[in-house]
Amino acid sequence: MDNLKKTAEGFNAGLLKTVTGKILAAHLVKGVLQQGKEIGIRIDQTLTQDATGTVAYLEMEALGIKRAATELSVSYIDHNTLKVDHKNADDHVYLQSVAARYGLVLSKAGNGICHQVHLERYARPGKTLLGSDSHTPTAGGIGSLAIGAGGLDVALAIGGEPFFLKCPQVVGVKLTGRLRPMVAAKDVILAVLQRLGVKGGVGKVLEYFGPGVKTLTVPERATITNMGAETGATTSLFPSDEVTREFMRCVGREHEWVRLEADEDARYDEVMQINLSKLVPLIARPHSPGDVVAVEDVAGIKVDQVCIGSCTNSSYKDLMTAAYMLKGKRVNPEVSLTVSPGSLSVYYALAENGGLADLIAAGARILECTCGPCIGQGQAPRSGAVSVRTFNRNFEGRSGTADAKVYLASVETAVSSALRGEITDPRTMGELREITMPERLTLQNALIVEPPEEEEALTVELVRAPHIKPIELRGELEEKVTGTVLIKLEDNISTDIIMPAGIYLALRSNIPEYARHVFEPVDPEFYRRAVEKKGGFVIAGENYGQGSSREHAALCPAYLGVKAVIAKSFARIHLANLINFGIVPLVFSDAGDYDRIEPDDLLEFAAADLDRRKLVVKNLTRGIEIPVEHSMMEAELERIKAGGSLAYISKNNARK
Ligand code: MIC
Ligand code: SF4
Repeated sequence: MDNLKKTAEGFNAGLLKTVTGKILAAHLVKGVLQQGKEIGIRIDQTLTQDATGTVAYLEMEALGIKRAATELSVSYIDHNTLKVDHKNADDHVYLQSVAARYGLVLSKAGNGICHQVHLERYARPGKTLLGSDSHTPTAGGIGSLAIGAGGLDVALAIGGEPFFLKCPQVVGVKLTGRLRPMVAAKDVILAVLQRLGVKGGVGKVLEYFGPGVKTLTVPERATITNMGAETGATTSLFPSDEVTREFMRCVGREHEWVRLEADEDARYDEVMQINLSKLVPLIARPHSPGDVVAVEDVAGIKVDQVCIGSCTNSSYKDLMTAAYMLKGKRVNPEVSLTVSPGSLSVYYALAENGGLADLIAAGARILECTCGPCIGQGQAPRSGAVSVRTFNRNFEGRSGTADAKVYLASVETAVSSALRGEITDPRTMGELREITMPERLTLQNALIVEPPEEEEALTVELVRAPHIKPIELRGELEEKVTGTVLIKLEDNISTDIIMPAGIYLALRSNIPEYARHVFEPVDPEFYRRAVEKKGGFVIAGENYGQGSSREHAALCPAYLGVKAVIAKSFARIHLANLINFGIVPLVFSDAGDYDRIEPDDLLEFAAADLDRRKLVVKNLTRGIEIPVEHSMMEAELERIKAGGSLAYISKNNARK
């Protein structure tokens, strides 16, 4: 309460009564709660996944952190699980040794997708969670303030440092009514995306409230908070109520439940209304999660592949819905249907209750409990294919097939389309029995490894295979930052374009090798040019770096000598990653100036000018000056001048 009063001078009193306000106030360690101002919050839990984790832990080593100082830190292995050569297996052994050495819980390959497993086993209402994956807000479904960040920020949080962010605005999303049959939680978040687009959530927390909330189970809420990431929001959050308690009872954690709701007189910065009763099945068209239309508007398009799973839709209810709809039927012979359970616990429950048998008999291909096709690890569709997926991202090429067309929809829509062989409005498939949570979802522990006690942990040797390369620290920013424009890009460039995953995912622990593929989907010559010119500038449009939290999208360009990115605007996590690795993020003061810079132009600005928020970049080729600005705080400026946060902190630690 004291904390509440202290902070009220910045954040208006009504906002402090929101769930977001309450959790932020209880965790505030630096700054005051005033929208847009920098704050530091205490982090209770962290999560990493293998694709971002190896680098995060290499950074943790570089920072000299001795042992996890959080209440709980979990290292998940769920992304790179295909072992076509030694690399992924080597990474897994490194991660296992790190977990034992530093006191982290390890969730081994096959145990499930980090967000689904975390929701079932560890996420707690009222706690803060920082994860090196952009879909960390999934835990918002249980009432945890869960934020995605770059690996370096997570490494620092493991060491007990606060997490710094711009204090967000709180948007209340008021839910009324109740979903009609064959309309799902996925349609709720698709409706939000239809309104906000892929950057309408930047700088905001989407907090759900209103009478419709209690009609949604925790995994349904988690589908909504998960994909809220696609709006660019800092996070999304549901209250913790009786429904939350019921879910926690179901997974054997009722004792960890606390009630956490917005007060009657809570006030939001903005309110958005959604009447659940009026929603219809929706679908995001290729190649953006924000290009949402009604399923009936695209019904009839022939489908080649359907994939069910991912951290958005792989809960017990999702998979039982699929099993129930497929029972006694057969997948259309022209379609390949895959199902990836979100966790071993869900998988086990389905095996036990017969749902798995129904899926198998209908012709579904059951994959491991991992991200799998969502991150291009297998199941790349045929050339030009149409793939309907229950996932959250459909950026061009992400599926592994450059010209595949990926649609994002609910399980109900996906299964209907798999049965008919064309995009199908599930409401045309007849009634669906309501699927409820089981009495008990027995958590499976076979692939969870708890860390040893501290004394024993100190004797654990880290196992680092030769392909795992240490991270190189960047030198200080030169006084005159000069370079050629290496590439000019459009709006909404995703991190999947900057640093493709798919077949290159196994290179995540080897920056020099991975860097060869920077911007490859749009410009296969980029690497050669960047090496030849010894780095330079990147020019981009709006929302540069949307999507994944992968810090490789900053680390690898930094390795190639990229000095600055000048964009119309940046996505939140990527902006932080650029600063962490010493790439200066500049924004055009006048977006029209984007047209006054072309590839190969020679640009220059003075590092000292960064001390002012507004400065000019000289276009030496055209003899013009271009006004730009930046949003870096003083501490960030100091870090960027030192070559990025990692370089800055490591050097300071070494000095100590
Ligand atoms: C993704 O969905 O793009 C990922 C793979 O989970 C990323 C993390 C990564 O690139 O490793 C994310 O969402 O942050
Ligand atoms: Fe994994 Fe896909 Fe979720 Fe990313 S979005 S965590 S790749 S399932």
